[in-house]
Amino acid sequence: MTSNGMKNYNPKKIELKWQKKWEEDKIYKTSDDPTLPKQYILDMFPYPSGEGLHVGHPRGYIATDIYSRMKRMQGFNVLHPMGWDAFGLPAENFAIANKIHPREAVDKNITMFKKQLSIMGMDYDWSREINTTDPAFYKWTQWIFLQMYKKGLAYESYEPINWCSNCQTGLANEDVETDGTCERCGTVVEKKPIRQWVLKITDYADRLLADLDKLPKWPDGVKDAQRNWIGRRQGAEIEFKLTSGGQPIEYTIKVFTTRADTLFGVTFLVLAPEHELSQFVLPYQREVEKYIEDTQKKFELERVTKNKERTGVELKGLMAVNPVNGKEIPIWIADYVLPHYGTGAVMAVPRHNKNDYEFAKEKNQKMIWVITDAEFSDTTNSIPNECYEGTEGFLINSDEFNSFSLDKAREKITKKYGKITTSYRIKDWVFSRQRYWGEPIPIIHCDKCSVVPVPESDLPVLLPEVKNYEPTGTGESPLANIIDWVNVPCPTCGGKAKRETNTMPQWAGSSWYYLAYIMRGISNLEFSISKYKDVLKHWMPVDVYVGGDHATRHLIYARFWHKFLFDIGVVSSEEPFPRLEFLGFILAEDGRKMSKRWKNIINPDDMVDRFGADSFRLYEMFIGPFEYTAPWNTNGLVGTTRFLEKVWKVASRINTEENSHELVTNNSLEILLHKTIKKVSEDIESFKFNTAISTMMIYVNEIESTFTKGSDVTKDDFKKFLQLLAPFAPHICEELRFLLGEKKSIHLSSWPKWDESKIKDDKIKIILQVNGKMRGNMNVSANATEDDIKEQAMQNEIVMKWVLGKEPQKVIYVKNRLVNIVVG
Ligand code: ANZ
Ligand code: ZN
Repeated sequence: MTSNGMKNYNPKKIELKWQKKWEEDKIYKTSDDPTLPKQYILDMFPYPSGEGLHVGHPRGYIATDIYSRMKRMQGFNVLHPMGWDAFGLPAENFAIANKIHPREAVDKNITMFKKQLSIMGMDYDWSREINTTDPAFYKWTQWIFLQMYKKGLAYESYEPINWCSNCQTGLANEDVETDGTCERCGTVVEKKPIRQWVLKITDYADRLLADLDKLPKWPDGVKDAQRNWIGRRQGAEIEFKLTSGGQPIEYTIKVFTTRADTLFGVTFLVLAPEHELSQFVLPYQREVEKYIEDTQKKFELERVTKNKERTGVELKGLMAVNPVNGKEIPIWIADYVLPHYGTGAVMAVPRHNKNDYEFAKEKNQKMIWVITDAEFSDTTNSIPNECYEGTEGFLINSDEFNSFSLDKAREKITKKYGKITTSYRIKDWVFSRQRYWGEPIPIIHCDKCSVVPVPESDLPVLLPEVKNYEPTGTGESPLANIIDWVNVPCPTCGGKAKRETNTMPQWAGSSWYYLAYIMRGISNLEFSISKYKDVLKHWMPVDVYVGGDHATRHLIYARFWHKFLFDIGVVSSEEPFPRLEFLGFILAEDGRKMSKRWKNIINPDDMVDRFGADSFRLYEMFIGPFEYTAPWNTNGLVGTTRFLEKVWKVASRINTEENSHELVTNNSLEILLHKTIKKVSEDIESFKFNTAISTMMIYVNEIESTFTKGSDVTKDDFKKFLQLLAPFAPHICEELRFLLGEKKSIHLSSWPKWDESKIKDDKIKIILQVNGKMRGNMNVSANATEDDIKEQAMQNEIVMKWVLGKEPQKVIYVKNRLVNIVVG
């Protein structure tokens, strides 16, 4: 114990105490006062998995906690909420594995997550907690689906979809990894034709793409990922007429090409096996049928991988006609052509496209050169490659277009034989899952009236209790077995009808949850749109959105739903998250990803127990630049703990010496404090937490070193420093400020301001003389060398005017005062 009665720093003694006190005093309660400036600071909410949080998760949560604490102290009305993304496969798989009901599993996991977060001292307003599996929440998810249905944006489809045989459910394209495996369980995804609900995100593709340019505060990497996912391509659509036995038939094939300039080099067409024309010839050609079956077992990456054997079968008996010359060319189906890209049909130009070249070689197809450049003439002898994919050169073998540049040819040929069109990589969003643990899709199927939306007044369609919620694997959800629930009277005709038994995907609730926190402020998500108009307008858009991962999925889906809600007048901003801060992962100490498999998971609870929440929070932010991946190092917590101990020591000293302060206050410490205030404020604002911390460390070290030289920081200045540190280490700063005599919570105090005049980089004024006469003056940095200063003086404009190009005989410098230039 020290003389003033302050014990040594012991986080266990103070952290829990303050957490309780803050909760009792409700200091983090958000008001809806529309007169205050607002800050909506949002984390990507977690799904409460059974494993709990590891030390990688809180990195983003601590960052927003720090940011929101500073904003609150700066006088903003802060909304910093937390909730649970609890529907979906992970929760359901966990429940199945542990033989408990998903509801029970979710509740249990949420309790655990909340406990983990609470010991870190977070400033959430828990009165706004949301949970996507709460019927009060998901009735709104269902409501949004119904609005989309009414606008024709939700439709039924029977096209083959991605199917995971392990999860026994359909998946959206976004849920499939680039290697064709299920994002959840790693099983190779198959194609399975089942009935499904699809959302027409492609209607929004152009806006989703264009509006990325209006997001300067998003990381470029995330925007690029979205641009790539949307995959907009400008090209041409060209129609090929068909013949059978030399006679024209009533059918045309449309191809999509980005290289209309090569139209004279087309020697055959290739269709995706899924193309409707192959279905048409199916009954007649067993070989085609078999090929289509084989294709269905493949995943996309396998189909488009280069340098593999090219397979395909010819649609015999049909020919296509090249519009440029009326020549008949064969039609093939091959799996390298994908069904959902362009029109699912390709005009093959083997001499100028590698895919087509490999295929033509394999299948002995004709090839025609239509491009030449200075290096190779139109005689095949001197051609350097078997295939030229370049875009430099001139057309040959192309009639009236010969010698045209490729760009010009593309334009002219498109004009004459096709039309300009745009193709997208993004596909409509497969929105149904054949699983139990999701929002029921609010649709009723009636024999007479067909698809009937559930009336809004009947929402929510509650997820019924079932005995067995394991997937059926039949393409039907387990809900289909609950006869009582499935059979309902048709809302339109009152006749016998059945409920839709598919549920929504995990991504549904997270596509709009950020609005629910706002709505929760004025009611428990009560069902009335008009009620929320004003608060939504007040709080939206989100000021800072923080999270990692999900560059394409969640962040595209949520932008899509938000734009839709904008279109129907629910929200008034076109983008939900104008500023996105993407965080880096924290790796295990061995540099690998933290995983149960490697047994290298580090639990935040252990760290908080050993070092205290404040030290833990500091270390999480000190580990490296926020957006960088960094390996964990428990030793680092020793460093942050030592820093807090120093802070504690300084406080005890000030407390003791309060009235008999013999040490002098120190001017340079004051300047350093103001610099520290500025740097920490700006660093928090721009999410540079690590440099903010090192700045504070330098300041405390400086206090210590001046103390040994007989001067000390004033109590007032030190209290200002504690305010800066408070967002990072909320408990210790609260404790110390109270000990130094304050009565109000530090977290409700006003953020310190820096005095610009005190931190102006220490400049000194130097008088300029020429031949001993004062001619002007200049400012130089206090730590400039004598040579620097002389140099600057001679280059000074006024001086140069008086020197008139003469060589100086002497340059005299009087330290910190003047420069005298003597010329003849
Ligand atoms: C003829 C041609 C000639 C092509 C040539 C290219 C070079 P990007 O730029 O990647 O979008 N294509 C069109 N639809 C396809 C589908 N469903 N599956 C596979 N390939 C398809 O590629 C556009 C090109 O990809 C299109 O231009 C088409 O081949 C092919 F010297 O048409 B091209
Ligand atoms: Zn009906």
